Amino acid sequence: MTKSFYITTPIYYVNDSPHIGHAYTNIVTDILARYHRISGKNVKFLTGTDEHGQKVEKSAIAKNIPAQDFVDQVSQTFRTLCTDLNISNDDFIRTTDQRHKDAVIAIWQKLQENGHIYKDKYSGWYSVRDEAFYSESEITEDKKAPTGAPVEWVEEESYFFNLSKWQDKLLQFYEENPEVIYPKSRKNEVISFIKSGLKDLSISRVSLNWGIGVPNEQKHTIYVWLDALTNYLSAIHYPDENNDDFKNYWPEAHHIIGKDILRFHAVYWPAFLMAANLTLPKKIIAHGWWVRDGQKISKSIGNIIVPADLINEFGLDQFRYFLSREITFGNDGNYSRANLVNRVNSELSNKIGNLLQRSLSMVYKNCAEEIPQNITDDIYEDNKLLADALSCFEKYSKAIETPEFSSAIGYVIELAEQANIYIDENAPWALKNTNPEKMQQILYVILETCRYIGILLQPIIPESATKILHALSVPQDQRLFMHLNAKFRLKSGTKIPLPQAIFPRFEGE
Ligand code: ME8
Repeated sequence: MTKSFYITTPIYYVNDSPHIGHAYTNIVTDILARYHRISGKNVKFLTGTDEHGQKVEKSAIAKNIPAQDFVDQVSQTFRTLCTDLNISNDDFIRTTDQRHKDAVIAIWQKLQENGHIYKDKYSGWYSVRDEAFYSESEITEDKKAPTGAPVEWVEEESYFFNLSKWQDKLLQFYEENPEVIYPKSRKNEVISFIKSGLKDLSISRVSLNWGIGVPNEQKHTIYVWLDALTNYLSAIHYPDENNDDFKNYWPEAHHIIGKDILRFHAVYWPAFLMAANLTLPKKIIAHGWWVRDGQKISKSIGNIIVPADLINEFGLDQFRYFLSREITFGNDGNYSRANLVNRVNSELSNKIGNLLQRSLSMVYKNCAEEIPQNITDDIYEDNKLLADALSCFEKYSKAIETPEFSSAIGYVIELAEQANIYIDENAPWALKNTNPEKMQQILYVILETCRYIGILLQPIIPESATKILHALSVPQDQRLFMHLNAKFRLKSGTKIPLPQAIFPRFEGE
């Protein structure tokens, strides 16, 4: 049976337009989704928008637009971002969708039925920017949240979730499943937060109208995070636990998030799920922030970088490549235009583009516009470059699955470097008249290595990888990872199209 894989991005607040941070989350999630599809899995990739809560309500009021019209408009910009980035999501959920509202009501009722909700009074600090409650000990002297967001004092009737009861169960879960949170440093953070003592969580507000109402309670609106987190279930038909999507995907859930929302995903969410008798996510993967001059790039701070501008200037795949290659996953990345130009030129243009251009042009000119002839079945034997190509997948897949995108890409770049060295050392151009068969073999080995490079780059730079595979005339149905071996090697005599440059160089600053 085909294995299933379920992967999600956070659903983005529609308080303003998308920026490079959202683009980054979408791109790394897309890389994983594409990687698992090319591995032969049945993938569901979900993204969407988080449209309720005070923060969104305030933005709509500030713009003087009815909340529903406002969220319709901004949600569309996040959909457009997906298209602009060539994101392969299978679904786009909005918390204003009826299917989502039904699921939120269902989970609320389940928590209530199971005895985990009670009514009391909340008095404490709340940050609208973070849509989060903070305890007294977390508030800084100048009355800010640890994130720097302003807080306000709230005192009102509220429903509570008995989070404190789940402390030991959460610790036990992470002890028994140490691989769930990645990177490990984030796991340690979560564990110490849980150990510091969990308080029951306020999960309804009377001072909020823009949201999903508490069942049979006119006054109360469900806390935006309980609402939002449930999106991961609503898209797979919860509460219908017999639905095939639910049965196949829920046990394989992988949540990709930014480190800013770890507490919600690694503490509140698993507690809600346990309380609703549901299994817990398989992985919670937290990436770092893109920063500018040391500050998080954010709508609220106002130092955003618009993805469309960079895509227009450098090209989509160049942008995807830079974001996924530039930083060690989990760490923060400092956005710099000079680094973008440098990455694109030194790796995509100089290493891969150059390798393709020189080898394909030689083949086109000297081998009758076709994959070289005179290749025997033992071509892989004793060939160091092809051995490198063959062994690349194992390292690459281990890195991507970790996930460590930069090193996965690094292995492909190393392979291209080896191929460039192989051309230089074997100088096929010098053999044209003296030993044409040898020239054909050398060129064949290079093109065959490029086939690996093209297949491996598909999740990262899908359009350009398709161009590479097209340039090599690799059949459409032989582009999966299972085709990375000698059995599916390039077929001699296959016509190739006139080579075109794939990665232009950019001028530095
Ligand atoms: O938190 N660098 O939505 P949000 C990297 N609605 N990633 C960044 C970033 C940056 N500078 N800024 C934002 C929410 N992100 C909730 C989520 S999920 C059930 C609800 C990315 O619009 C990062 O993935 O504030 C972060 O977690 C997400 O955008 C938060 O987006």
